Amino acid sequence: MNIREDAEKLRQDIEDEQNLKLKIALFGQPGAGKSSLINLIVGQPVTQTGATTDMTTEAKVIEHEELLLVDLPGYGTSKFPPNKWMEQFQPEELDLFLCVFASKFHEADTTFFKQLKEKGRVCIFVRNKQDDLWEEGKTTEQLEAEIIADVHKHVGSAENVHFVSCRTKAGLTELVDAIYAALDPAKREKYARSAKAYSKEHLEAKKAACEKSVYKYAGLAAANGLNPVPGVNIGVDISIMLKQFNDIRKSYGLSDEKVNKLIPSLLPIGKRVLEYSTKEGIMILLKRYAGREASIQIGRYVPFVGQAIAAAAGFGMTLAAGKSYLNDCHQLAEQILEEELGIRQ
Ligand SMILES: Nc1nc2c(ncn2[C@@H]2O[C@H](COP(=O)(O)OP(=O)(O)O)[C@@H](O)[C@H]2O)c(=O)[nH]1
Ligand SMILES: [Mg+2]
Repeated sequence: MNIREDAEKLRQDIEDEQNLKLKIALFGQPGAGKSSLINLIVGQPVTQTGATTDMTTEAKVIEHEELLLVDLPGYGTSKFPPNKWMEQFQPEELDLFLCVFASKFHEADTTFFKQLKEKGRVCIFVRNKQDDLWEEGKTTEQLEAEIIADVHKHVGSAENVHFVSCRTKAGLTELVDAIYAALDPAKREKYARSAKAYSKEHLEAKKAACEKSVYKYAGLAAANGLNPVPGVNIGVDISIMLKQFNDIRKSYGLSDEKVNKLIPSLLPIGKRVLEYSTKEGIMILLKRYAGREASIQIGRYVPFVGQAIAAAAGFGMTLAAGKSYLNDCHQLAEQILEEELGIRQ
C-alpha cells in the first residue's frame, strides 16, 4: 500500500472507532442513584440528579466520548411498563447492565434482571447509598450480609453485590474494576479512554488505550503533510494533531477550569498541558522532536499505521510529540488522583 491508501485506512479506522460506542445501561427504582452514578462514572455532571428526574418517563441516553450511558426510569412503575422497554430497546445491543438499588431489593428489578439473564446479558449489582446503611444494634458488615443474602434469594447466589456511595465515593474503585472485568478488550479500551479513573491501575489502562490512538493520529498527521513545520523540512497536518491533543486532555478530564484550579505545586505542569494543546504549542513540540525518524522502530508501528506511514518522513516527529503530550497529561492526572486519594501531603 502507498501512503495515501494507508492514510485513508487510518482515517476510516479512527472514524469507526469513534462511532462504535460502549453502551452501558443503568436500571433501578427512581431515586436509587442511577444518575448520580452516571456522573461519577464519567467524572463530570453530565446528567441531572435529584427528585425531578423521577418524572422521567423515557429512558435518557447520555453520550460521553465513546460511551453511551442509558439511564432507565424505574422499571415496573406506571411510567415504565415492563414489556414496553424490551420492545423499545434491544438489550442485545447493550454491552453491560448495572442494577442500581438503595433500599429493599425490588421485585420489578428481579423480573427485569431475569429477562436480561435469559438474553445472556451481563449485569452488575450495585447497592448505592452505602453511607446510609445503619440500623440500631447491627454492624455495617451484618447489614451488608443481609442485603447480599436478599439479592441471592431473589436472583441467585452467583451474583456479586457491590456496595458504593455516590456521596462519599466509597466502593467506586472496586465497582470500576468490576466494570473493566466484565468488558471485552476492545470495549475495555473505550471505557478506559472515556471514563474517570479511580485508581492508578485505571489511569494506566487509560494511558495504554490513549497510546493506541496516538499512533493512529500521529500517522495520519504525518501522512497529510499539509502544514510545514518552521525550520524543519517536513510538513504535518496540525489540525489532526490539535484534535488528538484535545482528545487526550478530555480523556484525562483536564479541562481549562480544572487546570486553572490546581494547587500551586501542580500549576507548572498544568500550564504546559494547556499550552501544548494549541497550534503554537504543538509547533514547539514538533520542532523539539524533529529528526526522530532515525530512531523509530518501524516494525513496531506497522500494525497500527501501515508500512508506508511507519516509514514516512514526519512520523517519528508526530509520534514523539504525541507521546510526550500523553506523558504530560498522564503525569498531571496521576498527581491529581494522588491528591484526591489523599496520598500527597
Ligand atoms: N446519602 C446518599 N444519597 C445519595 C447517594 N447517591 C445519590 N443520592 C441522592 O439520591 C437522590 C436520587 O439520586 P439520583 O441519582 O437522581 O437517582 P435516580 O432517580 O436513580 O437517577 C438524589 O437526591 C441524590 O443526591 C448516596 O450514595 N448517598
Ligand atoms: Mg435519574
